[in-house]
Amino acid sequence: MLLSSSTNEQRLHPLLESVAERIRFHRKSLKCLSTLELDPELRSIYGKFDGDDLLIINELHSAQGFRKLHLELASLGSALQILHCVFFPEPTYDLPIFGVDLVAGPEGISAAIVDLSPVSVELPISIKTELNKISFPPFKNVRELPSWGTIFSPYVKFIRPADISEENNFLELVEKYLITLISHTDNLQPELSTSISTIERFNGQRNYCEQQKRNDKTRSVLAKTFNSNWADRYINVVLFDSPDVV
Ligand code: BLA
Repeated sequence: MLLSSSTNEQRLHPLLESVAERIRFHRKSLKCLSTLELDPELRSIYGKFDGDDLLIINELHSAQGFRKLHLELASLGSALQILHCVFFPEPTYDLPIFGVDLVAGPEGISAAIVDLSPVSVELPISIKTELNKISFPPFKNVRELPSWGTIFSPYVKFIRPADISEENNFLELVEKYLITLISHTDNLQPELSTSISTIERFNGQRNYCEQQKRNDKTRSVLAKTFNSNWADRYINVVLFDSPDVV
């Protein structure tokens, strides 16, 4: 796939391309999938920085059980490509947050992270049962989570892939996490917006967003590429907006 605009075309790293393709494929199986509105200025962002082309493309949908499905592909100059994806649930549904972040630089993928993150004390039992069945491949370079990483589940995988076979193993894990989440949505009924568990999940999702905003690496890349006001608005409105008050 080419990340393209009228004036530039850049080939996406193969792992980013494959992960995006699998996410789109599984996203199609969600019930009541529909496109979400987004200010056109924020949907496709094109710019230039120090002579380098900058491009961010956002895909935003909602579906039954999910207030926002966000897939973002970014090419920030010739040196950095990013795939960012978060499926934010409706707090009335007992669903975790699916998140993937892939950062590719001149030396290949430096960060690959995938998780189904809990929004209450623990992940739903049926999700834990499915994740326990996965035989996790032994990745060589497991990376240490930052201090704000307490939002992730015990099943989070944060690695720097050592070679193409580890990239493929990571792709398979992303797919397994997605399938686990999507099969859990089958026959799942919403709870009342005023129920204690809904309020707990609302607070859990808000906390997830607040902690993600502590990732200085995301902010500094965006602030350097655009500017700090723009970066803050983008992070607050597009990347990690909190759910509406229930
Ligand atoms: C790390 N995120 C990073 C890094 C960069 C970005 C440059 C450092 C890479 C490295 O250490 O090798 C940048 N990520 C971005 C940008 C966007 C983005 C600019 O998504 C969007 C425009 N981050 C997420 C999500 C998760 C996540 C959903 O957005 C997890 C599901 C995790 N990214 C994450 C973590 C790190 C990271 C844990 C490592 C942070 C650290 O080591 O301090």
